[in-house]
Amino acid sequence: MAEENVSYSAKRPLWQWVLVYVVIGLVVYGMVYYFVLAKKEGKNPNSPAQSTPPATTEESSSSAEAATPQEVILLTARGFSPASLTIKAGTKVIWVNQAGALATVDSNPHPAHTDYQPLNLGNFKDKERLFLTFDKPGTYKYHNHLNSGQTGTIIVQ
Ligand SMILES: [Cu+2]
Repeated sequence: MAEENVSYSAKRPLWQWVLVYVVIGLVVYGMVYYFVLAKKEGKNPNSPAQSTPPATTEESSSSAEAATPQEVILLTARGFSPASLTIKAGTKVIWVNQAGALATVDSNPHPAHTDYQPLNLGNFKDKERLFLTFDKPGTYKYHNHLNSGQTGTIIVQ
């Protein structure tokens, strides 16, 4: 009787320990799963830890962009503005389509586009943009292939 009592009472704590370990295991697993998922998806607004990696990524990319000088050329219905742009080598030129129609930036001459192949940037829709970094000094002429009266010149010093 006494031994049965001991073994009986010894079994209950064992069950309780097993239950405690299972609960702890589930909680730990749940936390690990939560943080791994939160890092992977990067969408959960409740996790403050994940806001650090995207912030550093943005910092590094924005500082890299800041190191590259940029110039913007607008394309409107009246053509490229400025039509002639003088820049230093290494400058990134961005063309913004505000013409209200599909357009292109392509190297002269029209229609062969053979002067400078990297300048054959092709189509861009209204509100879209194209860009090219000019590394070598020279004079680069281009045009809108869909409206070849719209022309421009990039002078790289
Ligand atoms: Cu053309």
